[in-house]
Amino acid sequence: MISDSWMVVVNNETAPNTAEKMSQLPNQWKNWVIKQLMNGADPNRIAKQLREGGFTDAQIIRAIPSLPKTFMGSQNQQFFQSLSEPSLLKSPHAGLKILESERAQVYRLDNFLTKTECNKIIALAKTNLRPSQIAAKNKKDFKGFRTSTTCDLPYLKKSATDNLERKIIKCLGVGVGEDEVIQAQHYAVGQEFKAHTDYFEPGSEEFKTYCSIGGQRTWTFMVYLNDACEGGETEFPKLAISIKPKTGTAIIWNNLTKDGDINENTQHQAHPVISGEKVIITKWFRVRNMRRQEGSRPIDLYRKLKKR
Ligand SMILES: O=C(O)CCC(=O)C(=O)O
Repeated sequence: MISDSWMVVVNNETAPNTAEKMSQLPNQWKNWVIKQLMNGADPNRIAKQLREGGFTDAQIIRAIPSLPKTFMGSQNQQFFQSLSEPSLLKSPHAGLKILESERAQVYRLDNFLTKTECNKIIALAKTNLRPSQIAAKNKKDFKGFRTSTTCDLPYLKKSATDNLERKIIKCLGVGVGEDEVIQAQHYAVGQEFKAHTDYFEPGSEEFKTYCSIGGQRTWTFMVYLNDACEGGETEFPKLAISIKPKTGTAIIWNNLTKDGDINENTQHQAHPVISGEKVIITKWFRVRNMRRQEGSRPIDLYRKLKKR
């Protein structure tokens, strides 16, 4: 499979629940660091492994007191600060509303797409739906967790989805990590997506599997393509935000804090559709670019294969 939708199921045992805890490594990783240090491992090497596991430099510095002062993060605080200030927030967008800015960054942008644009994407998406995926290790334990169907849009029609992708990338304006393919999700009656986060738990198997190239997920840009449904609200339970689908409206949020830590306040869910249908598109951003050259991306390979 060339592409997938990777959602991380919230694991309450490992997810930190206070700002203080969030700036520290989870216990199992703290113990691992102590063991490594006691065995005489090079602090720089330990730091490198932690960084590859998705932990921030602030967490790493705190966990390894013997780390040389020269240790300098490749993704330092300044980087994450600028990630939290995309051009979306700087240049005024008619209709941009702040849904939350303290405990998380969540925004709403009405009329991001026209009804005609939405209808075109819906028609395209419906031609190639597959069951939506989650990124849990034991997928069997999560039966019924995410019951929608998904379409990997760029694999269908280059011109239509390239324009859409460009429009989203330009609107958000983070300038990095824009390669994850845009998807559409279709919810029929009764279908839902239970509470989850879009980031990957640092240090987890899922992080290793899905973040080795692009790194952690940063922003989510989601657009409702229709509103002919009852139910189907998007809820951020920790922020007491509930949003009813509205054709063309974008909901945009930063899955990280301004320090680059995962932000568990971004946990969200899609409530079951009661009647009608619900269709959305989602584009996720990453901390790093997955490729630099046109022609070497999974999507390019896919298109080449399709032409044969
Ligand atoms: O369908 C929705 O309202 C939310 C979708 C969602 O949770 C996601 O794409 O991560």
